[in-house]
Amino acid sequence: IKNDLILPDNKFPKDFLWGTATAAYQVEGAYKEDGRGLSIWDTFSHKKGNIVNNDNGDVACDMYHSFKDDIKLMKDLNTTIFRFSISWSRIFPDASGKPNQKGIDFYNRFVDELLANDIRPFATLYHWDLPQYLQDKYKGWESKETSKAFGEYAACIGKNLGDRVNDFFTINEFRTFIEMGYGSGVFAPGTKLPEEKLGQVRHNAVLAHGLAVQALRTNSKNKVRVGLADNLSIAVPVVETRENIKASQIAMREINASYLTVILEGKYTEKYLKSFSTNALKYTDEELKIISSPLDFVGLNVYNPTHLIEAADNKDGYKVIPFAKSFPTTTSKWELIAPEALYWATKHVKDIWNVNEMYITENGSSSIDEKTADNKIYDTDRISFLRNYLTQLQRATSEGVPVKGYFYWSLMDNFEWTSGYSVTFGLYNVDFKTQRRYPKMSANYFKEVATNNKVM
Ligand code: PNW
Repeated sequence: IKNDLILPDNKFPKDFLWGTATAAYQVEGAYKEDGRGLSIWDTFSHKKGNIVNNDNGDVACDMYHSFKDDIKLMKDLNTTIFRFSISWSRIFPDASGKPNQKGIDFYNRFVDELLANDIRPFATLYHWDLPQYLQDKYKGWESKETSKAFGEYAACIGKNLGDRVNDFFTINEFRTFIEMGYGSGVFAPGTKLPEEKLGQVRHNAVLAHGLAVQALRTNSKNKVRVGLADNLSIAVPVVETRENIKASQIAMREINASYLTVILEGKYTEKYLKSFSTNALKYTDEELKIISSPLDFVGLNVYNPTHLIEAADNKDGYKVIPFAKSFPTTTSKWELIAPEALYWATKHVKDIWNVNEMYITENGSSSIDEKTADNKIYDTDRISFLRNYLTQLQRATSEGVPVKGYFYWSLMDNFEWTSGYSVTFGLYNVDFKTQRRYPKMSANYFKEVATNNKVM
C-alpha cells in the first residue's frame, strides 16, 4: 500500500451551510397546549382510516418540550442552520383574529435557544397545518380569504420574530398539499376537486405566498430575507445531449407553470391557461404582481425526478419518456432514486430564471432502519443515497450553480403524514415510547460531511 493516498477533491464552496429540517405538525406534539387551536391535520389524523395504524401528531417527537436537547443534536452533527416550521394555529387558534401570546412565546424560546447555540434559524410559515377554523369558514385554500389570513399571520410573525429570525420560507411544497389535499383527497383536508377547480386553489396559495413576502418585509424589524420551499417538478434530460437539455428546460417551465413559473415570471404560461375554460381561473394583474414579489432566495425540496425528457420535433418541443417499471425507489414508492435530479433541479432554476441564491430545503431517504440488539442502526442505504445525491449537488456548485446550503430531511424520525410513524427519514431514530433519540450511522456520515464540507 502506498502512503501517498490522494483523497477525492469534492469540496463544496467555502461558505456552504449544512443543516437539517423539520415541520411543526410532524415533530412538536403538545397539540392542545398553551392555547393551540386545531389544524386540518389534527382533524384528518383523528379520523379512523386516514393514517397508517391510525397514528397522529398529538405527541409526535414531543419537540415542544424537548427542543433544548434536540438543539444539542444539531450541534453534535456540526450543523449551523436549522429549518423548522411555525404552527399557524398556535399563533391564531380561532376565528377571533387575536394572536395567542403563549404560542408566540414558544417560538421566542425556540429561536433564542437556536441563536444561543449559534444555529441560524430558517423559519417556514406554512407546512400544511392550516387552522381548522379557516377550513370550516372558507373551505381553506378554496377561498382568497385564506390567502388574506395568511398575509396577516405573516405580518404577526414578522413583528414578533423578525428581529431575530433573518431567513423565512413562506410556503412548503405547494404541489403536495394542494394536489393531495384538494385533488386526490388523500391528505388533509381530504377534499376532492376536479382539475378545473384545482387551478383556483393553486392560485390562492401562490397569492398567499406573495402577500406573505410583502407582509414579512414590511413588519419585521430587521431586513429579513424571504423565499419559499418548493418541491418543483424536475425535468431530467434522459441522455445529457445539448438537444435534450434544451428540451428539458422548455419542459421545466411548463410542468411548474402553476407554482414556480408564475412566482418567478409573474404570469401563467399560455399552455397552462389554455387548460382551463373561460373564467374558471379568477385572477387579476395586480395579483400576478403580488405573486411575483422579488425573493431573496429559492428553496428546493428535491427527492425524485418527475419527468424524463427527450428532445422532439412536436409543438411542445419535448417528449416525456416513461420511468421503467423497475426504476429503483426508497421504501416510499414515490421516491424514485435518481441523484441527478438534484443537479438538474438547481441548474435549471439558475439557467431558466437566473436565480442567484438557492437552498436545498429538503432531501433525504426513507429507509427501513433495523435496530441491532445493541440499539445500533446501520442505515447504509441512506448513506449511499446521500453520497450519490451530494455528489450531484457538488457537481452543480463546482460549475457555479449558486446553492448556498443544504438541509437534510429530517433531523429525526417523525410523523410522516399518512404513513404515520411507519416511514422514517431521520438521522436520529426516535423511540416513540420513551422519546429517546439514537443516532443512526447516517448521523455520523452527515457529521463528517458538515465538518469537512465535502462529499464523504
Ligand atoms: C415532503 N409524495 O413531503 C414534506 O415537505 C415533508 O413534510 C415530508 O416529511 C417529506 O417530504 C418526506 O415525505 C412529501 O407522496 C410527501 O410524493 C409526500 C410526497 C412528496 C413529498
